[in-house]
Amino acid sequence: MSLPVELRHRLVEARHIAVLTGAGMSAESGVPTFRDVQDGLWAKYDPMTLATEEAFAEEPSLVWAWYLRRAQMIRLVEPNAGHLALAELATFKKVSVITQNVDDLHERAGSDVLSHVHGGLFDYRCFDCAAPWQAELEIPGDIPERVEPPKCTACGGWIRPGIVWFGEVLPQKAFQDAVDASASCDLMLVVGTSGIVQPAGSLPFAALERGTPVIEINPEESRLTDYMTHWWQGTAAEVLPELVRLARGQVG
Ligand code: BJW
Repeated sequence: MSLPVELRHRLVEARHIAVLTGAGMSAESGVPTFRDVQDGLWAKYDPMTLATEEAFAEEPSLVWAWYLRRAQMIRLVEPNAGHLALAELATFKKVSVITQNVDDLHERAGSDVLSHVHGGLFDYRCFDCAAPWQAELEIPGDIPERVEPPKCTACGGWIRPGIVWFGEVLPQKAFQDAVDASASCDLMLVVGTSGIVQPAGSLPFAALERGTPVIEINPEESRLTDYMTHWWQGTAAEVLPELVRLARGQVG
């Protein structure tokens, strides 16, 4: 049992649980985390330099091909036991899922996501005029290093993914919804994030400042660990199904 008894009671009694998820949430589905430099996908290109407006403006074909490979990978993977557990939790509690992830694995597991604070990999818009692009995304089987992005039908600008890049402001409503849920929940879970990227990394403090307990689920210590009410050391797919059993009042 990796949860102190007072938090077990809190979990059973909680009516509204906010859950902030990061890249570690999808790791057991086979999606590499951002700071996992071992993996080939990230080893060659640093997200810190590719995930910017400047990089896209300079090398749209390189950045577009990188996102096509990401989209191809996400389409091939499945939600893991952690995603499924959060969807199950929402069948008997109010659960506000706030994710930094740009994949759609929470939705495919059956969760209603309150907020994609960093946007979505499958939303596209014009880089110049911001008009949404709704054509079917074509992903070649073998993606070369550079692929020219589609063009906007309204203005001819390049189409870009609807992801929040470094230096860009987070979508206002998505971030406000995330702040409101963090501040109004009666328990918060923080799953698989390093807590490095701001302002998403500050969301748990909206709960802590109101005296709301925050449980971190992560196999490794993060930037947030020292501030958390409790660190449940383990992976999302191991811990979240166990947490759901505890939330149902099942012990042992
Ligand atoms: C497991 C596991 C398992 C492994 N189970 N766990 C204050 C100070 C300094 C800088 C800033 C600041 N405020 C803002 C900034 C700048 C910047 C920033 O934060 N920089 C940092 C690098 C310091 N922030 C921004 O630019 C943001 N915009 C902004 O603030 O606008 C206002 C503004 C504008 C202009 C000037 C100033 C202010 C925008 C941030 C957008 C982030 N976008 C990205 C990439 C999108 C591109 C893409 O996807 O291609 O979003 S960055 C990347 O990091 C991605 C993620 O959502 C995000 C968070 O990463 P996450 O999820 O935490 O992943 P990892 O890899 O870091 O950690 C994984 C964790 O999982 C680890 O802890 C593992 O242990 C764990 N794990 N396996 C559970 N199985």
